[in-house]
Amino acid sequence: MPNTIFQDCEETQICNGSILIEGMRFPAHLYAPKTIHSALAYNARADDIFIVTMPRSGTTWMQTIVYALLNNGQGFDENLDDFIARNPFLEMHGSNVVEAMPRPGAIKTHLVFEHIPYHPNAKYICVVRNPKDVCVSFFRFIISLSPEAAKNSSFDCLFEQFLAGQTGHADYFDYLFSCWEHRDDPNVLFVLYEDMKANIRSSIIRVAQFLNIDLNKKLLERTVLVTQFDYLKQNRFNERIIDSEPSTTIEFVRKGIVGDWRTVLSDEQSRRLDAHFYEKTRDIPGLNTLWHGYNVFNSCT
Ligand code: PPS
Repeated sequence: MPNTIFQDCEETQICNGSILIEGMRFPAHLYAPKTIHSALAYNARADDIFIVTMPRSGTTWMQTIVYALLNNGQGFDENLDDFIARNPFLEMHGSNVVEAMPRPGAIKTHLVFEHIPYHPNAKYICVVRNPKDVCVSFFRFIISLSPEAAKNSSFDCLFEQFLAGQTGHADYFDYLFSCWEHRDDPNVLFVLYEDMKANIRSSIIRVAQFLNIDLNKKLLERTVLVTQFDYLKQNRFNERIIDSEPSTTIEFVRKGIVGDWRTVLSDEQSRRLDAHFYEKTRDIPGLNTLWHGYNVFNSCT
């Protein structure tokens, strides 16, 4: 039975270590109910830029791209405090931090689209990634949280939770469907992680156009350089963020490839996820073939 606590007059349920709010699940050791409620109540502004993702889908990469584009090609490492201040995490840091952030910047959120504070002139960059790599990256993220988490977690168990839509923060398909639904809105940019991997220049050009940033060749090449995987690794992105936020142990930059799932999923798990994806998307033309060129779904699509 979930137990119930009361926080600032808002009823909040905690169940199996997760805070349950609006159908989403937030790991209770990482989030505070009061902060999540403040995030949901944030008044979006016309100059807001949101980076909208299911965890492990390319948030960090997009953050570094938007930051470089907005700051004349500046890498995260040139002024780490500035990078952090301009990239608040809505439901982790709360509305006060977002209201006070230096602008221009980008607001990271793992809220499902319909729960993200909306302003018709705000911009929403949705990054989605194929579910197999998200699932594997999610598992790596969980086991990196603590030695106990590593000891008590098994991929097989996480995989079943993923299929059942019970990993934090919401079902993979809640993100995919809600972003897909808004993909043609003028204030939404729908981006595939795999397309970024395949052609980062054209992805950066799309982001710059969406943000009305005048992109010349120099800024494009500088943005490619300071946001690429090797640059983030070599300049110790993870360690520096962890140093500045000691509660964090997350490998924001880990392996960064398409298809890492092949090293982890069994053939049977792969087939089951193929079937699940096909079942969920079969009646949605375009979405069911979204990863067509990337050799993700073998058996059904
Ligand atoms: S988080 O924890 O939700 O903020 O994670 P998120 O940033 O959304 O996703 C982490 C995955 O993105 C990979 N990543 C990159 N891939 C390619 N290029 C660059 N520059 C890059 N930066 C981060 C990161 O390695 C995670 O994927 P996996 O598969 O775990 O390596």
